Amino acid sequence: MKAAVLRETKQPLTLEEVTIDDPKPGEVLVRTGATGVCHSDLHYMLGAYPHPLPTILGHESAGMVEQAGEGVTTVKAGDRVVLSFVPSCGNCERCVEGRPVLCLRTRRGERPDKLTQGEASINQFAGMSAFAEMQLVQESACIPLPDGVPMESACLVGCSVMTGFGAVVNTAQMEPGSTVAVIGLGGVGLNIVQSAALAGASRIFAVDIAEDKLQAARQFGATDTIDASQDDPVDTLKKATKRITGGGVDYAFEAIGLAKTAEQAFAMARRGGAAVIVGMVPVGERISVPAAQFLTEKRILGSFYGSARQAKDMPKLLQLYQQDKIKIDEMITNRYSLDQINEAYDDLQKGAMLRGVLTFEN
Ligand code: CND
Ligand code: ZN
Ligand code: ZN
Repeated sequence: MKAAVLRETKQPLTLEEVTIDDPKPGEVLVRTGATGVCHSDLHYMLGAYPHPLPTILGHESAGMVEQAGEGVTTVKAGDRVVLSFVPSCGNCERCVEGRPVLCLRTRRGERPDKLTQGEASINQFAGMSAFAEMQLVQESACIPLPDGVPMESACLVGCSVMTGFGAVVNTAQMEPGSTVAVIGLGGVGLNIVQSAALAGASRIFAVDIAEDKLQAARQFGATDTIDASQDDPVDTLKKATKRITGGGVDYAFEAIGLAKTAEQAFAMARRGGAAVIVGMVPVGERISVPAAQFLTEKRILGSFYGSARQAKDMPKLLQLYQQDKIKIDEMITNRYSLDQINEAYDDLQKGAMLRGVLTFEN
């Protein structure tokens, strides 16, 4: 099969022939239908997050089951599925307490013969490696996809839609009527905006440095926009909320992955409010906050994959999409083939998309 391989950080991905193994018990071989162009993969390409190389990135994906391994009961060949990048065991302490994204056994038991080139092994990424024509995943990573949902829309449920919705509903557990700020309006940030609107936020302040992203945020439910290239986002937000909350919002979400904007999120939270850090701040970096503000009961919440309970949340999100309660198609502004993947990531870095999708011919 063809795959885009990361051999060296800060270098273009190379399109190569790779051998994918047959599914072992509990595994599922999936033919990729579509894979999203998420910023997280870029962090790995640039080395901001380390991963053993060579690897095949890609973690926002949907496809069709080609072959189900022995013992697999929930999907069969021909089923269409959204893929979760955090397979979970269902039995460990974290899974049982309802936090499968923290599964204690999820990354265990990976086998080096899944993806190979002759004798050489290629490291699988996020239990999937979705920049490839086929993927070998755990059964628990497969979420059945209802008829009528196109692959390109479904794939986004596998990361940005779930991450954004879950950050609001699961991590923050936002109450209707809350005030919200969202810093960074890419695929993830726009999903935070639309989920906060759906969950009944009274004010949603959308912050970005790009005018087109601010405009898009209004279409996804933002009530106010702040252009951080023009105005100081913290001061502007505090002034705008002075009369409502005394200054600051109930929940300030960071969706870029910068220490500076994570600190801004903390500064934007009102007394007793929370900063929710969704963006991936590079490994090794630290954030600094005025510690005396903990006496105001301000909180910082980490959010991974929207604290997803994927088997519960993803079918719900697909239903909301089918009922036109969340927008996914409107988010897809750029489409590419797998061959154009480097161009896709150049465009993401330039900010030239809301969300891009790689589509595969099947
Ligand atoms: P994308 O690159 O599409 O969006 C980032 C946005 O931030 C763009 O609209 C930029 O214009 C904007 N921006 C950049 N600098 C600033 C600034 N200083 N102030 C305001 N806005 C700015 O990224 P994405 O939406 O694909 O991903 C966003 C982050 O979320 C990224 O770090 C990604 O790795 C992370 C993420 C986390 C998780 C999770 O589980 N926590 C899941 N998926 C993605
Ligand atoms: Zn992602
Ligand atoms: Zn588990």
